[in-house]
Amino acid sequence: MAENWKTGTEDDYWVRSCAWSAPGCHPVGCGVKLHVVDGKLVEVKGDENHPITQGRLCVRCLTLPEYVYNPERIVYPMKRAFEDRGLDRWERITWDEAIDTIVEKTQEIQAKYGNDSVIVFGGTGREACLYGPAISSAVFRTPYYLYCMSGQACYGPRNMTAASVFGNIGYPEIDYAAWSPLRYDDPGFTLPELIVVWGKEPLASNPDGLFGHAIVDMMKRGTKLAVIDPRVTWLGSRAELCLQVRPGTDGALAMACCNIIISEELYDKALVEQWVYGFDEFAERVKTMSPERAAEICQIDVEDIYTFARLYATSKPASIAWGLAFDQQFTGTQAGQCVMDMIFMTGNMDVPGGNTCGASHRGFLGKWRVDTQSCLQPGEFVGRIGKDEYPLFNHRMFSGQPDAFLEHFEADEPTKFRMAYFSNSNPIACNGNESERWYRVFKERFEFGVATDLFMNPTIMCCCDIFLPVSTFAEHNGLVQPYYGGNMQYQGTINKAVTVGEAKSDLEISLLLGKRLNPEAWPWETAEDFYEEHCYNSLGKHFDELKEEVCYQIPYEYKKYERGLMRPDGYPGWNSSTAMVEFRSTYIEDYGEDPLPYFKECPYAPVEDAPLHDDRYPLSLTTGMRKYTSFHSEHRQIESLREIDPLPWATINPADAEKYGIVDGEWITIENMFGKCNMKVEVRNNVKEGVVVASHAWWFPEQEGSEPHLYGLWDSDVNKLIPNRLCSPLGFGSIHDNMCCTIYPCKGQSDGIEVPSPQLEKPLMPKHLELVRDATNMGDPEKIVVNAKYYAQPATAESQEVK
Ligand SMILES: Nc1nc2c(c(=O)[nH]1)N[C@H]1C(S)=C(S)[C@@H](COP(=O)(O)OP(=O)(O)OC[C@H]3O[C@@H](n4cnc5c(=O)[nH]c(N)nc54)[C@H](O)[C@@H]3O)O[C@H]1N2
Ligand SMILES: Nc1nc2c(c(=O)[nH]1)N[C@H]1C(S)=C(S)[C@@H](COP(=O)(O)OP(=O)(O)OC[C@H]3O[C@@H](n4cnc5c(=O)[nH]c(N)nc54)[C@H](O)[C@@H]3O)O[C@H]1N2
Ligand code: SF4
Ligand SMILES: [Mo]
Repeated sequence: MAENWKTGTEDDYWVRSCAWSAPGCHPVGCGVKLHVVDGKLVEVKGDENHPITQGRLCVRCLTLPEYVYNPERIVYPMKRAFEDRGLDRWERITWDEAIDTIVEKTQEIQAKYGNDSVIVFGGTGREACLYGPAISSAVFRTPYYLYCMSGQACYGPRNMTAASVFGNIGYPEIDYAAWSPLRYDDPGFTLPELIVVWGKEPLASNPDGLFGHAIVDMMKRGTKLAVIDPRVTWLGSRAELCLQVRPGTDGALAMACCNIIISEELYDKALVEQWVYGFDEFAERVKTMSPERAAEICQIDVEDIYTFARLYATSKPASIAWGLAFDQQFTGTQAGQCVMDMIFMTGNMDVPGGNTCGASHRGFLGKWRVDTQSCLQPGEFVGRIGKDEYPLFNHRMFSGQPDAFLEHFEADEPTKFRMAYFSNSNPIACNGNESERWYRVFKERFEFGVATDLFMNPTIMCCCDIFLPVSTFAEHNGLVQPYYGGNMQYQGTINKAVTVGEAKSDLEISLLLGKRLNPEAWPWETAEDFYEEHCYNSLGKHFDELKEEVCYQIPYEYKKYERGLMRPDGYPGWNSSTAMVEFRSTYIEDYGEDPLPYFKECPYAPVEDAPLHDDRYPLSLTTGMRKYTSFHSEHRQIESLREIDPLPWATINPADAEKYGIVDGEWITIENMFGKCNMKVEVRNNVKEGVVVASHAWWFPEQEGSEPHLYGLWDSDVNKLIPNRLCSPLGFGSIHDNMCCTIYPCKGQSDGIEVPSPQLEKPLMPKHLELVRDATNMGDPEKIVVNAKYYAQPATAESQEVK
């Protein structure tokens, strides 16, 4: 064998591939070299010839053999009797029996209650997300695909925000010359003078298509940093400026920065004159946020705000990496609007070394994903649950609006949904806010549940009847698309290296089921046939050619809007309805939202003027900071990784430790009006005083799985403390970074000793809903003046987001 992607002998060879999932990760497609001896994966190394990652890997990829051959991994289909739900009583079956059972049950349930009685649950950014929406529409012919996280508070809100300013542009991200084989040395690229890392920790997270270490590469060449984060992160400690804001206050900071940039005339006037719609109104609005007021809200020095705004506006070029914190705070979408405006008015959008953006291209599957909607009844997609409250969400997203869904599930009348199919999602241990409520509906509502996964987990244990084993990226062929196809500057190939048990990829499973349940939509014999057709149609390349190239870079065009490359009609301008950059957004105005940015405290924020403020919970709670050692609820079974990060952790400032009588390394209870959980505390100077930084998605595969224990899930689940429905009036975003809490030493818990699970005593409908409605004017249907142009038609390949 001497292909570029595979070298060695039959019994001892190396495969060059791009990593994606499983195990979970986002689509950077890091270059891996997989060493296989006697049919077994023995070692993983970084691929030094991969143009993006150039040999670097996280510990999760380096320990892949431990994941692949983990004794807890499930590599055969399994079933469990309905009456054994919740109990660890699974038995191995054949693929034939598994598929026959699923087909029979689906047909029986759909004949009785309709096609839309089936619901497909998806999670974050894994390869399965490319196919998830199509699994719902093309396999089960149901319009219901759901990602349970309140306000789908991950990436979708940022994409909507970018679209509300520029029209659909994919995901705007820092330029790191990913498009060029010469990378930073390409004469068409300019090294940024400054990178702003805002509410993001890309070294550990490598989110959605950004290779985080590219920032380190550019720092080595002279790029300076500014970091905005309540923690001083590794990058923060090396930055020119590190603004330690109070969680949830980025909107105030961003408005104040725009205010300074405009009043000190640090923006590009000619550019604004030519391309911006609503600039004067925007300028008036941001004037309402003085830097002094923002400093008070954010609890930082006013001088730092001035320094930051001036530094960003005068550094050329400069880019902003905006992160998850924008999706997970109360007026985060408005903060994002300001950041998009800052980028454009300083001349940093779509220029070398600034922020890049995609045109209408949505990757090799964009068109197919939308075409699969023709498998549904006419009008079914746009008529989904949640459409009245959140029409923009319904229009933009493949998935349903989770907050509306949870209440639908809980309502007394017989539920619409009778069958669940879980695809890369573990809602009760990770993505469901007020997780006990999701737990209850899952337990009570489904006649039949199917899981596709690699390990048992609390959600599957609670409500599934069939388990289908999924293969890791080392075990199947596939494609990686950064930013899921929006703003894509390269495409990676996943090259199969080994076979393990009877595990199959998500696409292979979809083909098996699709061919039985809806054969017209699944004409391909194999996953490779499917890739061949879609690669050829989108890139004019054969799948085998792409396999051989391993990572195929796609040239990037700057200033696309000047040359008619942003709009489907080929005219110069942006893809918005005015063809301008909308500092006053007509897109969100059509759906009843304020077209200009504003800042509001989260109703539960621990400050006096927050409408639902409660003195008992004086600390800020921000959650979910990523670690190299896990991807959400995954990797808890991997011993080497648990050695590094063995237990749920929370970090607090020494001043708070003293105030609350807490000692580094002990267990604490974190509590608020919604619930409590226990974590091991780290007392660290790098966290802002008054802030509790808590980990998420902890469960303990080493503990008892059967109910009621569910692997100790309820002991350390921070999502019990985070309410639903705190999304924006448009249905986007949540408050994972923006809650309140108190802390106290946890009596009776030490490492490895279990405490009794907290009681599940939540009422089905939350009492806070009425309060929240009053406090936020959320989802007021009277205010929604829907533009028929958007609402009456299904979303297009360009408008729809997959994740
Ligand atoms: N290793 C690993 N990588 C992952 C994941 C994982 O679980 N593990 N998850 C993936 C997923 S789904 C996502 S969405 C991405 C997220 O990736 P990122 O966007 O990088 O988000 P986080 O890693 O959560 O980092 C957010 C940063 O914001 C800070 N922060 C917290 N609250 C606030 C606030 O109110 N304002 C500001 N300005 N900053 C705040 C935190 O301290 C943290 O440093 O990571 C992806 N990558
Ligand atoms: N408190 C708090 N909660 C959070 C967050 C936070 O910051 N704070 N972050 C939120 C965010 S941004 C997100 S995106 C969600 C993520 O939530 P999810 O995406 O639901 O993540 P997991 O809980 O890890 O569940 C994913 C499941 O998919 C399985 N899996 C892995 N790879 C594959 C694959 O290729 N195919 C299939 N079929 N299955 C696979 C895993 O084994 C796991 O059981 O969590 C959210 N939860
Ligand atoms: S980001 Fe890390 S874990 Fe994910 S594919 Fe790349 S090296 Fe592997
Ligand atoms: Mo996410």
